Amino acid sequence: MTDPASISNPDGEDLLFRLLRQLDTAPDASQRATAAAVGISLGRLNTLLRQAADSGLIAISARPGPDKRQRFAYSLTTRGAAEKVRLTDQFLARKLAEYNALHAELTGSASGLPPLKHRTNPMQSNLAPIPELYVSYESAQKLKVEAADLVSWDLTPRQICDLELLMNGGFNPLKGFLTEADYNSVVDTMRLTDGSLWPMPITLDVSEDFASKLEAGQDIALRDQEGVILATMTVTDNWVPNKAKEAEKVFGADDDAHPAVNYLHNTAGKVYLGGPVTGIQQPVHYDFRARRDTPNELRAYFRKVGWNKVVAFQTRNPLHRAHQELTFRAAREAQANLLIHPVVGMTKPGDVDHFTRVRCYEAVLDKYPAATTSMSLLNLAMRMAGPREAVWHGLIRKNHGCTHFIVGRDHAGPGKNSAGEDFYGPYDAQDLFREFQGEMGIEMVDFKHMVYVQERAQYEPADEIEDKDNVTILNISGTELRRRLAEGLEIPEWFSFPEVVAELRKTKPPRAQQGFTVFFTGFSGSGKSTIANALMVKLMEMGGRPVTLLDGDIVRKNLSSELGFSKEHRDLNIRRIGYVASEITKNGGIAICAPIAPYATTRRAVREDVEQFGAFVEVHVATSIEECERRDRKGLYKLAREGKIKEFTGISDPYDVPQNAELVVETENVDVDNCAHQVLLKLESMGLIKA
Ligand code: PPS
Repeated sequence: MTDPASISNPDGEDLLFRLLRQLDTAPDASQRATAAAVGISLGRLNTLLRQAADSGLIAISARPGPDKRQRFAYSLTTRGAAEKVRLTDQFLARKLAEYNALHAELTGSASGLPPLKHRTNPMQSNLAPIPELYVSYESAQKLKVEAADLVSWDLTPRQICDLELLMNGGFNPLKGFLTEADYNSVVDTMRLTDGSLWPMPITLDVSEDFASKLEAGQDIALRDQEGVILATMTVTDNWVPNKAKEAEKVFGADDDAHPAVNYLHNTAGKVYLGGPVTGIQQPVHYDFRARRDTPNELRAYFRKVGWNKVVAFQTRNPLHRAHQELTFRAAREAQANLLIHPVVGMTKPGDVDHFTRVRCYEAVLDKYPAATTSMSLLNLAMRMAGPREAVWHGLIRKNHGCTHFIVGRDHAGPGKNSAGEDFYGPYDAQDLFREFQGEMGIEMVDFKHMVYVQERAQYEPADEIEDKDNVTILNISGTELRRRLAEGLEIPEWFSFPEVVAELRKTKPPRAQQGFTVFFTGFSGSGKSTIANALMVKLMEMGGRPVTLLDGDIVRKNLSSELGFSKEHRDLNIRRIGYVASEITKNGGIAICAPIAPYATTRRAVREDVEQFGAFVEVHVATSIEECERRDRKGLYKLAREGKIKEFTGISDPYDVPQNAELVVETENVDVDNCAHQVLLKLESMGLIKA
């Protein structure tokens, strides 16, 4: 194998860059044409081709046909494509340095680029193209075929978001998922090993099983959830991270109440893989396609409309009047155009879904001056990491061509920790951003909390109101807004726009019109099915919503007919019931479930599935095991005692008594009708049915 050093000296790298670029863009050209394009002799070209092939950067294959001068075909390998991306980057960096030096010479400024505020050159660095990790269309087609032989990793939804921003330059300067050394450096110091500022670990987490099958330096294919290839990656690093340390350093506490820490411990794989990525194609989005832009598309747009200064507004919430005022003020303060840049990848669990939000944004967009405001959707997976996240968001917006970034109160805050306290101080994010903005190349426009001053009928930053004791200050918190929506209460005009409220009400009708799930749990023979049946009939009598009963016995005859009673099978059975119930709830119906559901963790998982779409009402039918055994309606307890039925709940298999059920019903001295009525009263008190 050729020593790569022979082509990796600066001149050699330059030549290699030109060769790879040429083979990538004109793979079918004759050798003579390739040599001419690269600017070298035929002999030199042949040597170079051989060296590149020996280094695994290009593949040489025989080409059929009469022309002897075109006996061989040359194509970039996965590694060659990655090398081309790296060298392109290097080339661009050198050109930018040359440009800076020239600019300095012409303007007499010794320090390269002048400060951001005074820069008026039409090709400002925020408007120049940014490096991407994609290969050309032709190479992508070849790589797709080659990748059929590679081991594949099916990306999780979060990894797809990360990969998209890696490939399109949104995460520039990253060239792939972090290596172990970069990961440790980012966790400890918020910097890559080369010193560049980067606050967030972007890692490819995988299962131990998958990681154990890989060798160092192996190329793998990265595919979306339908199996479409998006990229290849050369796995240079494969390690088990210290997740507790990552949680402490990056998110401020190893506390599962933080959504990203919860994800880290309970969803992410145990092993991280690192290495350079070669982009083949963007993930496909079928929703709001015209509203999505890559960093280079936004930069090109800003160039076209002549926007030299752009202030970005990051959001994961619908826009209300306070946000509008804040963005107007920010644009005025920075004397910049405004980019509303909402996140539509993954936000905080429980947030308003992005479909609803985008309809809300579109509804208010015409309240902004069209000539100076634009909106684009960002497929980012947020981590809710407060201060670090603000710096990360700033770098991402710089990559998207923005010069200013709005950081408000509690930027990307994750809510309360398990002790009920805020994870970060309200202005920690602003403080950290301020510390680094000099080297970030994007300026912060900071805002304090905006509140409504009734007497002046306008929004003002809370800390700027000098006469606060003599005026009426109004504010509606997120929790209060959710309560008003859930109960169908008035949302005042001073708070939001009627169009936005109408959209929110469509998605979140009052609770009495939403779907919900009633989940009975208890021993076999406790009376679950009987009460569930009575409840179903009463709800059908009331009308308004379709009702479905998922009784334990019935489910086992249909949906779960192949399952037994091992822990694994019981979990599968309950998760299936949970899935069906969550679909019913999502579509506005009422699901009544009545399985034994003996394990607390599985019940919690079902609760989480359902609560994405509506209320989950857990009812513990607390008939004692002694009473169930005394009743023994099906004769199963007798068989269980005789050992003829194994793993029988309450006899030879455990039952975790619910600790936080919405309702506990006793059946021993109460009739069925009364039990069902207790459930109805509970539903009424939760606002799920009208009195
Ligand atoms: S589970 O644990 O939730 O999956 O059980 P479930 O699907 O609700 O059980 C349905 C009925 O199966 C009968 N049965 C058993 N129950 C418990 N343990 C064992 N080993 C077992 N074998 C059969 C039992 O009668 C359940 O019906 P219900 O309606 O609860 O009496």
